[in-house]
Amino acid sequence: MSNYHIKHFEEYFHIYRKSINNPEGFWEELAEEHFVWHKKWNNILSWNFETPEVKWFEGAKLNVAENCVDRHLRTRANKTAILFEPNNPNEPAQHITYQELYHRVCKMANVLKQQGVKKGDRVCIYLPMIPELAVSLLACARIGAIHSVVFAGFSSSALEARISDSSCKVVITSDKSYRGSKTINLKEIVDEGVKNCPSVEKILVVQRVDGQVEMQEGRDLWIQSLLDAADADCPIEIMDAEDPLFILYTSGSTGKPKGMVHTSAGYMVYVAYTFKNIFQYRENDVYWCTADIGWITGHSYIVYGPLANGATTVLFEGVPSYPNFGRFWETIEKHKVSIFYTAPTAIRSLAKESLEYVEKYDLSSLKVLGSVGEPINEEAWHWYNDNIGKKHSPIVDTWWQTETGGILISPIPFVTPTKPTYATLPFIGIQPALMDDQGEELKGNQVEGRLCIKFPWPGIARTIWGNHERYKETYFSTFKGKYFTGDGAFRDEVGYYRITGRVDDVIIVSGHNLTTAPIEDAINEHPAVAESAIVGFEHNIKGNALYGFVMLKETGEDRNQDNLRKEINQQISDKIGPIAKLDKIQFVEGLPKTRSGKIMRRILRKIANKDFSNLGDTSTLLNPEIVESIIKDVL
Ligand code: 6R9
Repeated sequence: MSNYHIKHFEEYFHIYRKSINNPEGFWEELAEEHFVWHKKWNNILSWNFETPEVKWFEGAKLNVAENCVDRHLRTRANKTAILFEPNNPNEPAQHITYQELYHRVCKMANVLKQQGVKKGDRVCIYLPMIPELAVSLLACARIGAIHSVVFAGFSSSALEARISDSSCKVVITSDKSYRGSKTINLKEIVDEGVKNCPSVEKILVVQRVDGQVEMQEGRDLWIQSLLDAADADCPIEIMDAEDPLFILYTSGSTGKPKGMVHTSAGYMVYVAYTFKNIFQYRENDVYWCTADIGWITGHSYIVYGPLANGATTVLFEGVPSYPNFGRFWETIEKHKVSIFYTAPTAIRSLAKESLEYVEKYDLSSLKVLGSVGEPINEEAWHWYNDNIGKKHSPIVDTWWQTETGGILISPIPFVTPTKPTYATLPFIGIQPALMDDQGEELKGNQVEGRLCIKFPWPGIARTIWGNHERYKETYFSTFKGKYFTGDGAFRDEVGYYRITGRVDDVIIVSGHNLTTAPIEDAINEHPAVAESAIVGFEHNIKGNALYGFVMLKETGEDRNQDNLRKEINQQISDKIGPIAKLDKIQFVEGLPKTRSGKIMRRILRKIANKDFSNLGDTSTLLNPEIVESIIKDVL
């Protein structure tokens, strides 16, 4: 395992340089040593960021599910692969070994085949966070079907758009799902969603709750009886390196969702290698990523990355607040979790609750903490570091995207010195560039610009399903020959990167470009503030001025709002400068968020500009009701 595990900072630089000077050689050596191939590649990499086209390990033959499951049977058959923690903490957890996982995946694969699914067919998976979800992904991979997972919190119209875009043949769902104290009728949502989807031939239904749902004769089938009857072995389909493994839709801020296509070999190699190093994974770790498999984080770092390493990965069905705000910490104690990966939105929501929820539990098993999804503000970083990591578990602030397949910028724990709010350094093989508005690359340090990547890495999405032109237009046309991420970033004096927010959210105030993350960071440092979002609104002198939406912590005390406004602005003035002071501050009960927990500044911008008629699609929001209450009190 020559260069698989990076152990110290000099080694990081050494391997990084090697990966840049000779990318082909670097990735080839890694791919050769750690995976099962049925045929080796003819060509390691061919690429062109103008057409754009990227191919890794062309000509190689493999099966990703075999690499994630079968490959471990010789040495890890009785090791827990998936540790299922149900929504209800009194329902027993399930320890699914690699051997059991193998049989469950084979059975599911055989059921799909019986229902007519063949290599290259699309299968939509709309399931709650239960073992069948991970099993379905792997079953598709086993037979070469392309999975398209849709987060089971999306509405029927969002589901319909995704099913019809990629003409899925089969949908796998469940009767209902548990979510905290609620039960959601998923099957009903699917019935509604497939009404205008002629491609769907079969709906396979897992019974998770009471089975009290309507089944349409000839189309809908209970999956359990089919699984029981299916053979527990299923041959793998041998796939080409560049055959699609899955489609995953990312909504973006405008337009119809983009079906990002990830292929087999490069994706597998990249997620396996990043998982191992970015979490400093060791054989006996218990790893828990709290994301949903419906997002890229779940695909890469609940399923494929951990299983490719033979790890034990926790699959959590519930929510952080059920039955109380101690659920995460209780679960860490219960399963002796050593690596914990979550999102800033979850950290902020738990940090505003009493510390007693944390202190009740023994968190001494923890070794590494991770964050993903949004910039983590300084206050949340410290709360996480002090109370969860007890200052000895490094926090990896991992920056990446659905499009990138795996993590691109992140510290390596115990290797890279961390710095709050900084995702720090590019991962091995990643060549970032910051660009100015004229399209020139900014050289040197202490610069801020638009974040691009100059060279392909194995995990990059290859296209948008059915629309290569849009792929080119969205990611490769802003800066010629470079992949444009849509994010802004600052590179500090030692070369560390700080992600400053989406460039669509940049606000120009009196000619100054202001990014959202550093200002929100300053606001959140106020002890009374739980969370905040800033947007621009039209101002006849400054062009734009800043409008802050601020959610306070629930302390029970009645604070004077005018004083709070002054204190918040003082804090911004001290940390960033008077130019960034907010003209308006509205105190709100919550912020509109996407279902993956990202703040929707687009909607807030419209509200701040009193453009209420045209708020765009709010159906993808986690909390659409909050929009009404914010509009009511707009300043
Ligand atoms: C993995 C994931 C991608 C966008 C990305 C950026 C934001 C993700 C971040 C971060 C700052 C981090 N983002 N991680 N911003 N620091 N550590 O979230 O994928 O859902 O496609 O979102 O999320 O703006 O461009 P996806």
